[in-house]
Amino acid sequence: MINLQNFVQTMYAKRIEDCSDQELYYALLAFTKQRSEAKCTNDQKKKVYYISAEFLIGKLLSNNLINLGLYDEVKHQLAEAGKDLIAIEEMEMEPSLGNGGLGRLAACFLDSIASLGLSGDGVGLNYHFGLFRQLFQYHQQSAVPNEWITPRSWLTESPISYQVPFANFTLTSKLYDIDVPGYKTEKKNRLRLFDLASVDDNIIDDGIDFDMDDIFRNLTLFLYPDDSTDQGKILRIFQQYFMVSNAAQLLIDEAVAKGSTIHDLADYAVVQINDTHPSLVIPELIRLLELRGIAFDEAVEIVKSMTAYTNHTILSEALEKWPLEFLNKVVPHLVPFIEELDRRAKEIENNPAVNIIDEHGRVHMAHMDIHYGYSINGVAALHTEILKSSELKAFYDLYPDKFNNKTNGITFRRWLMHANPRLAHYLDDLIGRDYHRRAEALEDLLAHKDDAAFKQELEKIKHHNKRKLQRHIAKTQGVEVNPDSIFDVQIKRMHEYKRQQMNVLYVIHKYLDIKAGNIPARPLTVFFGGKAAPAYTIAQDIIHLILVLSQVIQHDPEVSPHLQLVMIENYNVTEASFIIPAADISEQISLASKEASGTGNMKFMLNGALTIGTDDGANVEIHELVGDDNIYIFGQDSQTVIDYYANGTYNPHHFYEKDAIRPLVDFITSDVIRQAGGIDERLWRLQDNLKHNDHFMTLLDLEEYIETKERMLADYEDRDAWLEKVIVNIAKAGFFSSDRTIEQYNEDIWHLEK
Ligand code: 26Q
Repeated sequence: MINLQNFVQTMYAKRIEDCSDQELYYALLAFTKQRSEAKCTNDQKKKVYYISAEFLIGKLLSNNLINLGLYDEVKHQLAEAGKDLIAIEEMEMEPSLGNGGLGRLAACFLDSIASLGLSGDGVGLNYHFGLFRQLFQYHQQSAVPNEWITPRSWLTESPISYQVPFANFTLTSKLYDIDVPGYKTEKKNRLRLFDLASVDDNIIDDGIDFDMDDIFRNLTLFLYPDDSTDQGKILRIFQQYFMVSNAAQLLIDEAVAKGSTIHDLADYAVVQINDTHPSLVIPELIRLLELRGIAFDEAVEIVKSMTAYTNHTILSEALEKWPLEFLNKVVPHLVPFIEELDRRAKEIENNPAVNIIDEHGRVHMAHMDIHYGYSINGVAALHTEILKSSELKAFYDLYPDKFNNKTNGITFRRWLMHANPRLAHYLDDLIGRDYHRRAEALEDLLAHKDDAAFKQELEKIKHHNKRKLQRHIAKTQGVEVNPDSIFDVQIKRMHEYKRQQMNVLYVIHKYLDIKAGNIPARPLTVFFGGKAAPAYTIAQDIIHLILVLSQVIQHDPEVSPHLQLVMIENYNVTEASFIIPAADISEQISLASKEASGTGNMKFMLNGALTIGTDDGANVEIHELVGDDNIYIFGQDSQTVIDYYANGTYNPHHFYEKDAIRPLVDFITSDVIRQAGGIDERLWRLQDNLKHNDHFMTLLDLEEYIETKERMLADYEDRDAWLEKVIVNIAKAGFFSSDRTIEQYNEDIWHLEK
């Protein structure tokens, strides 16, 4: 039994009632940390090292309390003293150690690995500022540093430190750990974040600018600094090597401490390489094994039997290829290893499609992973099929047995129990708590598809969550939204392939339609949220258009009662957990074949939103599970899109000419937009891009998108039928638990004991 009052009394010599929320946050942080520190680490003989440049863990207080089984009791004891856990939680800074899906997936995986009682740690970097904080000024995004490390935090200093050699100097690392308690498990795992002993926060100038050459002081300052310049790329290689050299030294030390002779290292450690960002771990491990007296051939065989690679993208521009010239500048001692690995791979097959070093002297990191790892997986069924049949076909021909699919998942602890406690409690009452451990048990809800009381409760919960979101954004952004409107949401990184621009064109359509006198049955609120990479101009332009258009709508009394456009500032994990439970419509509208999986789609479905989307990524599997009647699929399929690219026959102008489309695209540079603060350069660039380039084929699917959305909005009015669809979606969401995903990683790739 816990006694929070005593704990607080000892810490502050006063009662809970008399503490500020800030003080209570620190008390709960200390209390929760103590509880998880008291657990033993899960140290089985074999352990997975999930190496990732990103871990988008979000705030930890509530999640740790949930996993430690203390949440309800703590909430209750605080409430008795007149304090609100939700308000206390607001005091916590969100660590933004990730960009988006890939980083959040890593965080969900850590939760599931621990919750399943598997031995596995995350290994990454302790960025002092993580990803920038997004502000809106003059209808544009600006980026400022996001300071998340406070004197007291979830980080625990460890005595572990390594030397990491670079071309002209050696850097000393310092390890910090964050405990990862599993959901009601005995033992815990850890997230191990390496920092630079000599890092210096004071070298940041204006915004997020800093001296990129001062590696000794800047290496762990930011997550993925701008890599549009050579300087940025080189800094990224510094970060990557620093991360993997530390990880490799750590895993070797831990294995040796457990009795490994190094020859049998693969019995002690398996490395999961999260995208190519940690790929240098392969040559680094081989180098370190040689230093320990293992011959090169054996070192290669050992590493081959203990490294596995996950691919998260088929966008060729996102596949990392580092020029040898850069590697020579940063890690010259690794280059001979990479060259030898390349030479041996070319002996197997000398073909540009599988070569590690290409004719321009660039190292293809994914190619090194596939030759020298034993597993390569995609993150959704369609994605894996595309890798096998086109993107990595030459590799599939060479190593068919290495290829496997692991459809992504999400942790229900955060995305249901924490984000939507009302829904979780109601489900507990309706079908029992089986689904907490076996998410597929949510299918029991299908028996309640026609249950009027259940439907009524779902309405109430959704409305409650909308009001919660309404209060939240009134407070954070000063924007008032209407909780009686339909909440239509697109939240994700800003990227052309995700086609936020298509959604904006829908909003323009709706605006013009209302102006023409067609008043919708019910008001609609369209939410966007997402950050754009500072160097990604078109993505910045799209944000600009959204911000200006939202002003146009707000200031038009003919339109504003029926339509509202809201861009959430600084979209992050915390915002997501407010927004997702409040959503009716989940926008998953990427150009088919381009979104490897998506994981937001799964979170929305679990929280009772219906999807409008293309047959892309994991939408395909959602579609299969819920059936045609319970999802709104539109657009050209992935094969058609792939063929368009292959033949070069897509012509946006052909679509622009259509009467249904031209006025929407033209509106971007209309006087209405320009007079509301639109910046000509941004608007014209965006419009030209759509008319003359449209690389991600927005106009191709636009008409069908608009029709599908209109059909969806009409369907919303049949509440009974809509809620039945909602129930089917929640019931079928069990498959997307990251516990299932991790079970599959373990069965097929890691082979850890429980
Ligand atoms: C690469 C080179 C240079 C600089 C940055 C990068 C870079 C950084 C981040 C490349 C990729 C990322 C992030 C990718 C990502 O988040 N991918 C998403 O992964 C999710 C989890 O598998 C999928 O659900 C999404 O579909 C995929 O887009």
